Amino acid sequence: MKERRVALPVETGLEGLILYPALLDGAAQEALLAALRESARKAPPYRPRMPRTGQPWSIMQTNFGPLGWVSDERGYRYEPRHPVTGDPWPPIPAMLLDLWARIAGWPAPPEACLVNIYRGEKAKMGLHQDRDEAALDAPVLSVSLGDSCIFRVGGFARGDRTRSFRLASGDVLVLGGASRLRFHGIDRIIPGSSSLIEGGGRLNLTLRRVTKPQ
Ligand code: MD3
Ligand code: FE
Repeated sequence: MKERRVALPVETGLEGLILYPALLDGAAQEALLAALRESARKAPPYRPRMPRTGQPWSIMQTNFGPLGWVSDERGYRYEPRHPVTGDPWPPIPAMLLDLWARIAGWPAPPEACLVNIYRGEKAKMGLHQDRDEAALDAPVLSVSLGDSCIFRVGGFARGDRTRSFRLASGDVLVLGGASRLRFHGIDRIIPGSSSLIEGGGRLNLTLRRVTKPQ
């Protein structure tokens, strides 16, 4: 996939949290969106539910790769199959594997690509940590597409001071090192901030290594 050749990482002031603004240009965003739509035909988005209560989330999700992250009454976990269709998740699109190889700085490929789908004014994601992966020393790589959002990142305890950043379409974040276990979330989407997705909305892709490489 084509990207701007020199992606200037932005100094976030948080060790291990690297932001590449507009790493994907418009053509790359369109190509990635087309690849995601194709894969999502085999893994239709579904609405996750909260552990224990079963309360539906405000966003929809799906996954690509050998493992997918799921949330329902039984808890959070990685599963090799789609919870609704029972089929294996489709492969992670090649352009995302290439992106990981170029900028994740990690020797093994990702095993999961979680797709978060934000639509409407109420779609958000509360402050949380990502710690369901055995390979916690591997970074998480995040790609934003469509409408911009307000991304909030805190410290290592829920009550720690937080900062917020705006994430726009084509932005890529690498969350590694000390920042891998920071609390983070999405406060809200900014409607009308991108024309990439017809009817508006935001997609976030997170590439994750789940198991420790041998
Ligand atoms: C900081 N997704 O899927 S991506 C998630 O935009 C998630 O949909 C958000 O948080 C979204 O778990 C934020 C940026 C991100 C991802 C993983 C992180 C930030 C992170 C892990 C550690 C610290
Ligand atoms: Fe997260």
